[in-house]
Amino acid sequence: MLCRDLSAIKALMNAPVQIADPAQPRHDWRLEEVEALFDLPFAELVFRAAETHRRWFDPTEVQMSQLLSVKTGGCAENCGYCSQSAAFDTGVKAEKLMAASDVIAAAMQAKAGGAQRFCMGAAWRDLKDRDLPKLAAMISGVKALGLETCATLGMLRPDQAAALKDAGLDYYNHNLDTGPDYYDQVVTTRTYQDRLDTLAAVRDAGMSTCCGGIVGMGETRRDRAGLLHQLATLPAHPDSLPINDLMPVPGTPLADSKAIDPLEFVRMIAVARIVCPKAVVRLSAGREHMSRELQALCFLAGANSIFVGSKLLTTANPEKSDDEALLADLGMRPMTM
Ligand code: SAM
Ligand code: DTB
Ligand code: SF4
Repeated sequence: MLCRDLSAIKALMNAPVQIADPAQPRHDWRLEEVEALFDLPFAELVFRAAETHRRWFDPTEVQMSQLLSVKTGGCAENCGYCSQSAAFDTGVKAEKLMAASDVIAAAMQAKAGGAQRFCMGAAWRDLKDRDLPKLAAMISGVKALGLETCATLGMLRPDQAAALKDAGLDYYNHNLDTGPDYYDQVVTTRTYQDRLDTLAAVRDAGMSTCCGGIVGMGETRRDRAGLLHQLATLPAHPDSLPINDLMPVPGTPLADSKAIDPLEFVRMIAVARIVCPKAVVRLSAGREHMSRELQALCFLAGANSIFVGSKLLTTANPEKSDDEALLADLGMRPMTM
């Protein structure tokens, strides 16, 4: 019996799964290969991810970003997970775009708290040209503090992406959220292709891309593999790859989604690390409800970035003191930039 189990494991380990050539990340992943990675025995998958992690990064280093919602609520999209959509009654009130000076003051505090990158989020379907001057002022002001700048403002046209780059924007966050087959179960007011078009505009403007998704929305493992397959076959892999665990928000259609099994979450991180080996993989939303042990497993599986600060955009994140203690206990330190 034992022999048969062992030979089954060996057969799986010899499955047609190629690890990215250490000299050259691959862009030709097939969906079946990505699924086969998910199907590996857990220890083998985490080992391969940890090995890949070490080829490109110092595994004791973690990149730290801090978020600020610079324009909250009242969004015209109907993303089923989001507290900020005007379509759902979540208790989040619509606010105006913040003043640049207030955003810069918040960025100064984030820097003092140890953040390396400051990410400005707006609950917009797309960017309106009238808001560009104010955004340019906040981006250049944050950059002048010596922070990396990131923004997530919805869909962009190529000329708008170029204007943001000119203002000093380093990264643009625009997530594909889930696999293409599950996408219209989550949002119907925009298409997968809309997201891909904005990502192309961001790349063409010469900005770095931050692109990932959410798990725990009722999707299947194949959908999760589908998301990572999309990311791994983009013309350029994302520079930052956030994996969010759904923060269930009362009032949204996905509020009662069944939580993802924690080991499956670790598999998601590990496969992301293997298929996009040079990306900074962010253990993103959802850390609030993760144990220290689960977070440690995620770091072991190749995650090397977190959001710091007690708030994400509208939901909670672990306290600074808890994160400091966790990183100290794991012997981890801020990434050298
Ligand atoms: N409106 C812009 C957009 O959608 O691209 C930017 C802001 S949006 C809040 C940024 C990302 O946060 C989403 O793409 C989604 O992946 C993630 N997100 C939003 N709500 C979430 C939730 N409740 N749990 C986990 N991730 C969430
Ligand atoms: C990303 O992938 N996760 C961040 C950032 N990009 C903008 C946002 C997480 C939001 C979690 C829900 C909230 O706080 O509203
Ligand atoms: Fe709007 Fe972004 Fe929320 Fe979707 S995720 S409803 S686009 S703020």
